[in-house]
Parts: sequence; structure tokens; C-alpha cells
Amino acid sequence: MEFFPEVKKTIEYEGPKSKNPLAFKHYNAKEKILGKTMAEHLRFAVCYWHTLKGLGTDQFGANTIVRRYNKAADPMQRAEDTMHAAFEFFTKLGVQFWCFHDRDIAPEAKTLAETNSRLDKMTKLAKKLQRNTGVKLLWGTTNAFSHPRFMAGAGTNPNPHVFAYAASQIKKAMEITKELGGQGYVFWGGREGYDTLLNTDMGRELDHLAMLLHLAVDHKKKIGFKGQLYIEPKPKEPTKHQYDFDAGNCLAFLQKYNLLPYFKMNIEANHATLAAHTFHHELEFSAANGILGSVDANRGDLLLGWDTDQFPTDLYDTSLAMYTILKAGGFKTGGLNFDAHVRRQSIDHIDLFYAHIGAMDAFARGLKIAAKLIKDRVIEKAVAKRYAGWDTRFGRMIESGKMNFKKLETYILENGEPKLQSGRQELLENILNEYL
Ligand code: XLS
Ligand code: NI
Ligand code: NI
Repeated sequence: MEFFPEVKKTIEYEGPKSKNPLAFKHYNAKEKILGKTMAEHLRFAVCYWHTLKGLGTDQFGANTIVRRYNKAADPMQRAEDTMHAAFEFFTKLGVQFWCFHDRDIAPEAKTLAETNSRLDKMTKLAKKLQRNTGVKLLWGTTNAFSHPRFMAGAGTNPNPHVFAYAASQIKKAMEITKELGGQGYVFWGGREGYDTLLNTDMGRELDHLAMLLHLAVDHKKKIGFKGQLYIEPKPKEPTKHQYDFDAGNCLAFLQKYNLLPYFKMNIEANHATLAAHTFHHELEFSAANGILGSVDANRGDLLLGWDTDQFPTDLYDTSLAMYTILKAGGFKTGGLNFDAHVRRQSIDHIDLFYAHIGAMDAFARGLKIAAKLIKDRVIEKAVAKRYAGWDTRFGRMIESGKMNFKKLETYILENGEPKLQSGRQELLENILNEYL
């Protein structure tokens, strides 16, 4: 059965002059940029939870969206229809990757054993559809935040029984991710945080979270899963404070608990803005610290302070993101996963296509702009000039640790006041706009 009959064939590149809403104007998968195809650079992934399972519900109202593949009375039949619809969508859109939570693909049953056998069944189907379509798994993850048992967290739950449940779920989710050839596995700390400190032993919770991650690293080795592990920072929501607040927080946590060699960041644009950072900042911080792994590509709304998970359309954002990603050497195991959902009023199946096409074009343009900035070295040159003092003999002496306070004081006594230089912010902003 065809679930998206409004799109007949795979979306194609028609170029910037095209007026066809079902064509790419900028994303040309095979076009080479800086030695790699756009597809190889961007590694787009569709997320299962929002795109296939999102039905428009919010805190103020029920579902608004009706999906053709969501009609069967039997929950496992619905899961199978949804999986078929998913791969039809991935193929028609022309993306190479998908991402999922365990509970997205198979509904939970009464016992863990039953749930796991449902997962096995759906994994088998996913494997077959991956083989038929060539679509690959970017990453898998566990939903250890929706079920009521996780209301007080998973790894940070005050009850070790819940910790064990979370561990069992992660164990299985890692195993099926491996089975599906997943290139990564994400830990987003759904409810790993607190609602009030009055009932919270923070130190103990942090230790427990680290323990859970260590056990996951052990299991990864045990089963020979080669994918990259990621932490996805988020400062709040659903809890008042999430422990994986931002990339800086995660870095400190990973270092403290000797987990740094095993993890990289999965940076989500809207989580960055919730943490009062820019998307660009979180990427740049991760790149500077060698922990940039993958990206959840979306955007928030400046006037709504929550995780609105809108599709990315802002060229300023996508250009600066791609600039940092390219400078850092590009994606290895990671990619651009559209952790975004259509708005509550976008109730048609075709809206899913419009949303993804626009987002892919926005990143394709970002990639082209970033590549040009890199080729022309305009920003690079300005930055190099700004730090030129550090490339002199004197600067190098400090950098290489050959100086001490006494010698630095002598230098000042002999050389007096430093020469001030302009930061050239406005000029650089103008240059960037010329490239957009
Ligand atoms: C929620 C997160 C979630 C993760 C996967 O805010 O973005 O969707 O990406 O668990
Ligand atoms: Ni996310
Ligand atoms: Ni999010």
C-alpha cells in the first residue's frame, strides 16, 4: 500500500529557478563541494518520532493530525504500517538516514520480555526495508522518559529498580541499533534532572547517571557495537534543570567520570537556544574541544521559550553551523537529523514533504555559503590577523610555556602599553551578509 500517494517519485533537484514546491532548489545530492558530494557532507536523517509519530498534540489540545498508516486497530499492525510508511517517506524524500527511539518503532507491551520480542519483530522489518531501499540508520536511542515509571528520571531515579529498567531498555536498544548497522547511539537525558532540589540528592544522582553511562560503554564493548556514543545536551524541559545542560556542562561531567573517550556531542539547535546560547556557539564549543559528533537540526521561536522543534529555515544559522562543521573536518559518524515537527495546523501528509524539502534546501545553501567563506578565507584571514601577535617569537614563548610572571613583567617594563586594534565586528558582519 502507498501511504504518500501525493508524491509520485523521489524529490529531485531542479535548481534555484524552479517554482515546483516538490523539488529541491539548492540541495543537489550529487553535486561536489570542497571534494565531497552534498549528500556526503550533509548526511540528512529523518527522525521517526516527530515525522512519523507526531500527531500535532500539545499541552493545550489533542491530536489534530490523522495519518493513513495509523488506522489499524491492532497496535503491532499500526507499527508495521508506520514502518512501511517511514521507508516510503525516506525514499521519496531522498534522504540516506533515519533515527529512532526503541518505543517509536514498537509499542510497549505488558512485560519487558514481550516488549523486546515486539522490538525484534520490528527490527527484522526495518532491516529488510533498509536493505531494499539503501536507507541507513544514523543513530538509535532509548525512550526512557515517556512511561510513568520514569517520571523521576531513569539513571537518576531515586529508586534503583527504575535504574535497572532503564539499563535493560538501553541494553536492548543498543543491541537492535547494532543489528541495524547504526552509526551511532544517542543519550538524551529525558528526565535526568530535577523539578525541586528539596527532594533531590544531586551528587548521588550525578554519580548514578555516570554509572549508567559506564555500564552502557561496557555493554557496547561486550556486543562489539562500533557506533559512536553521543550525549545530547539540553538545559531544561521536561525538568526544571537537566544535568546535561549544555556542551560545557557535558564536557565537565564526562571528564569528571572518565567517560570522555567514549562520547561526543549531539548538538540540537533549539536546545542551544534554550540554554541561552546560539546553535553556532554550541557547535563551536564542541569543535574547539574535539567533541563535535552529530546535529539535531531544528529551530526554536524567539518569542516562545520552549522546545518548539521547528524545521530549520534560517540561512544565517545554517551557514554559520556549516561553517563550523566544515572547519572541524565535517561529519564522520554524525549527520543532520531533523528533530523537528510540522506545526499543529500543518495537518496534511504533503506538509511533511514541504517541511523537509525546505530544511534540506536551507542546509544546502548553508553548506554552499560556508564552503565559499572557507575557499575565500575571508573570516579565517581576519581571525588570523587578530591573533597575529601570538605568532611572533614573543607570543610563541608564552604559548609554549617558556615564560613566567617575572619575565612577562620585564617585557611590559621594557615595552610599555600594548597597541590597541579594532575587532572589526561590523565589517565581518557585512562580509558575511555579502555571502548570504
Ligand atoms: C528532546 C530531544 C529528543 C532527542 C532524542 O528534546 O531532542 O528528541 O533528540 O531522545
Ligand atoms: Ni533531539
Ligand atoms: Ni529537542
